[in-house]
Amino acid sequence: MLSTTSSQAPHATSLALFCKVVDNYGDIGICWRLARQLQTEHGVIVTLWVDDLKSFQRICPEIATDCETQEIQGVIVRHWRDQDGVFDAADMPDIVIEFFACDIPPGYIKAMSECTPRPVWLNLEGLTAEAWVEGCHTLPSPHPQLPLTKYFFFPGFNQRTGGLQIESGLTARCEAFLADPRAAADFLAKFGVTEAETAALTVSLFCYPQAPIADLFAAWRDGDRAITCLVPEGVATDAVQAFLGRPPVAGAHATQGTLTVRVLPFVPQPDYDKLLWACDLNFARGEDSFVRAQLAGKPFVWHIYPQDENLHHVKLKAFLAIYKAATPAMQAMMLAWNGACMEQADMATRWPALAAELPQLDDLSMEWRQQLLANGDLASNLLKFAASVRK
Ligand code: TRH
Repeated sequence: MLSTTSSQAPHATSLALFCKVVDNYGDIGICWRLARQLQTEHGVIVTLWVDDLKSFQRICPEIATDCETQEIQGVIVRHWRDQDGVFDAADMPDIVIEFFACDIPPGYIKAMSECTPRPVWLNLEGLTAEAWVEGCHTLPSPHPQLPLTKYFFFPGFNQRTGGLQIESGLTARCEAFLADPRAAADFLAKFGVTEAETAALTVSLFCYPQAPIADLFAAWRDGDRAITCLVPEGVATDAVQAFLGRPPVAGAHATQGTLTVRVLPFVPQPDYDKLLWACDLNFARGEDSFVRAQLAGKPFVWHIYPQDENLHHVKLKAFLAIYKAATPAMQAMMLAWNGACMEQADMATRWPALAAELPQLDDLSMEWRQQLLANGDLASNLLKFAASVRK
């Protein structure tokens, strides 16, 4: 029998979060962030069930990949191996979250249905700015056979959704970093970035391989302004290798024209925030880095996770329609970066247009961050909703 709750304090809320790592790091990135925030800020006893500990280790180096159960930063991490297992109703937590409709083990669902009161069961969905989300957020979905109801919980950009993951003190930490004239250079120096490279326009590059990276590199290389592009190891490897002329391992770097490209190690999650804060412009992707780039209050270009039949273009356009910093050049860049415009990507004209708007984008990005902060944060919203259902 598996026990998820044996070490619980008597009155603390307990919660199980199930995460299936589909591809890349976004899913575990989001779940790990949520698990830590629920534990540290709300005192929730969190058990995080993860199927892929290797991917987890990439964003959290403390994870042991051969461990069934481990406690990391106050969160109980369990290796979710399969759909088998017998679970005891007495061990069920107060709240069960399945991330992105991952199927939790049938035996677990059965045990949930057998306890009193039954756990609040939530399906935490993916982030999209599409308007239909507002109508579906918190909708109930009764189980066809068992006396259980699952509720949809959607993150989002306004108060009619669950909001975004924003840890308390995040903006204060960001502000302190930005106010310290040495912080960015000292942080980047840990990865070999020189003072001269930091003094240039610094750009972090996190995207999928489909982006027109070589075109952008050419525009940067032939431009009139020194640019340092910092790219995490394992990202855009073909384009980076072509530019460097050697394998893109951490520490590799090369300069052509006005562009220096430097490969950084893939850093733990909290350092990724610092990288965003240290750069003048960020290219982010997927869901979690997309949100972190917005919370950094810096201009950013989003590469959305590609979907069949270009469904992602609908999501991209929905975001651009609400995004306060979507100036004409930024819109044009994001559409081109995602292959969502009719014409050729043509970075030779799009990049200078965007560069000219950067001072204005600095201000608009900060205003957008303020707007997001006003919506409250997802962890608090989620607990409030769970408490309202459990009443
Ligand atoms: O890894 P991603 O491509 O994840 C995506 C999306 O979540 C997408 O919606 C999902 O459907 C797909 O995977 C399968 O990009 P994302 O969401 O930005 O997640 C990356 C995580 O990695 C994020 O938590 C930030 C973290 N990260 C680090 O910790 N260190 C690093 O050096 C970098 C570059 C990222």
